[in-house]
Amino acid sequence: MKECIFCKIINGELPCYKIFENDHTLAFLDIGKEVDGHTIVIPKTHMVNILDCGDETLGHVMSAVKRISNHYVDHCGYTGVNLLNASGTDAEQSVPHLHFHIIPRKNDDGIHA
Ligand code: DGP
Repeated sequence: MKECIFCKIINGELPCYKIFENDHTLAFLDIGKEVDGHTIVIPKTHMVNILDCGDETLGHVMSAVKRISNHYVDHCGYTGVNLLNASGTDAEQSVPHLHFHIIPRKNDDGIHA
């Protein structure tokens, strides 16, 4: 979708710090610097949010979410993750392209997710 920020990241029109990519999904660091390792996982096909997507797309995205989460815990010193999704403007979704946030966590990290 032409004006979608995340579609522009997929197309390489906007830069990102890439964490993971396959045929169906892309994961990159969130632009906010407040939380270490804050990761956004998106489908490469434009879908507005979880209310707008099919099971297959959701499956691809969740599979990437799990793989990245396991990697953070197994190899990056984290001991857990918070997963967040906002679907709809009233739910405070600010970018209208389906995405999951991964917030990597460790003991006493001071984050209140
Ligand atoms: P949400 O509010 O749940 O729709 O989350 C959208 C997130 O997307 C927000 O945490 C900031 C992030 N974001 C917005 N624009 C960009 C961008 O251009 N690059 C990156 N890396 N992240 C972005």
